[in-house]
Amino acid sequence: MSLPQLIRSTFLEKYGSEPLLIRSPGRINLIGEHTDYNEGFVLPAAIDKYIYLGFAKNASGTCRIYSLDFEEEQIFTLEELKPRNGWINFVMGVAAQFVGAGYVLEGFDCVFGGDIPIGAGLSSSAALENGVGLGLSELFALRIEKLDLVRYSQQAEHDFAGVKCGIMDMFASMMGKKEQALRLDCRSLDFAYFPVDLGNYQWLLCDSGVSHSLADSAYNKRREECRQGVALVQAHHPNVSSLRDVDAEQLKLLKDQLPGTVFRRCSYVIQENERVIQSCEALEQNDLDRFGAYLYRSHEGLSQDYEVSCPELDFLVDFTRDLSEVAGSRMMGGGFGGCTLNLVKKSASQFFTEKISAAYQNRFGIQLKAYEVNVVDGTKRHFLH
Ligand code: GAF
Repeated sequence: MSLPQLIRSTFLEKYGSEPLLIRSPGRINLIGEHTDYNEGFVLPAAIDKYIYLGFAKNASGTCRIYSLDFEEEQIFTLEELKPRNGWINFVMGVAAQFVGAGYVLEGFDCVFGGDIPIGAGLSSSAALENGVGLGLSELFALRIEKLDLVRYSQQAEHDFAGVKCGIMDMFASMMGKKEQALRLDCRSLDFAYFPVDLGNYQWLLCDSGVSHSLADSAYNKRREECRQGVALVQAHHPNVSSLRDVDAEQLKLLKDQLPGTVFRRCSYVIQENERVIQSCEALEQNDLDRFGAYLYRSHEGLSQDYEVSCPELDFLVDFTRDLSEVAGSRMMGGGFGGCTLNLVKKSASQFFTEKISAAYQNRFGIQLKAYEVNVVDGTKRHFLH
């Protein structure tokens, strides 16, 4: 039975009615890491790993939510939308945004589950939030704009999960388009679909299997360090409102006045923003070698200056450096674990996976999981045929 069929049959069995189905994808980010909350540029894409959700009204004031993956039901009422622990926050957080915005909801049931690996940095939480947002909008015929749904997902993450994330993950998951990346300006939210022709290469994710518990607090700390940097730069350049407005020269002139850590964080963000622009040029020219070199540089900045990598991710990236079948590799997402993104020759993908898995097992005693991913459409209704 396919996953959406399983969602439907579980729904029928548990809640006894026919659900409306939604499909919501995870995302990769080609380049532009930790630039979104600095009002910079990103280049993400939705991928063919999904969360499927079923919804129906239940004519009560109670909401019953069942997670297939956790085999657990949680219940809440719309009058009591306060953060709890675990996955339910991503559902309640979005419902709270709807209520806060003045939309009238009634009790509903929801079953969800999917194949986006959890904690692998592929934005399973953004996919879930978006799925809940679109599902509720459809179920209650609210006709909410996609961009508003994206904002609700982000705010749910801030208020209920306590992660002060940028907008990239939910934007990519919601707005994604088959075979196109999204070139997004995180200040104006202007975006363009960006065709990526990989020729005889493909995306391959190597999941380190590591997810550090301090990742959320470290993420918020990086955000705060960038804010401190902006505040110090503003004393000299009052027109600056984010790191997006600062160039490398300006920052260098202020080096002595910034704490060393803050300087390195800001310097990374400024360079990464520049790399997104240069990467787009390289991709437009189908120059995958040049693009691959930017991936490696991005990783170096994330590891050395932004300090969000870890030995496992560094190992996975370093392992690829001299391999002719790999054009580029870097850690992806917030960091401290999760996946590396690799641009690998299709013909050598299996050979590469075997080689890197053996080396990783040997070094860390961890069984590497590798996923070949394709770029797909964003969150939408799903119809069973
Ligand atoms: C996480 C966040 F949720 C994103 O907003 C982004 O900042 C990313 O880390 C780093 O680029 O996925």
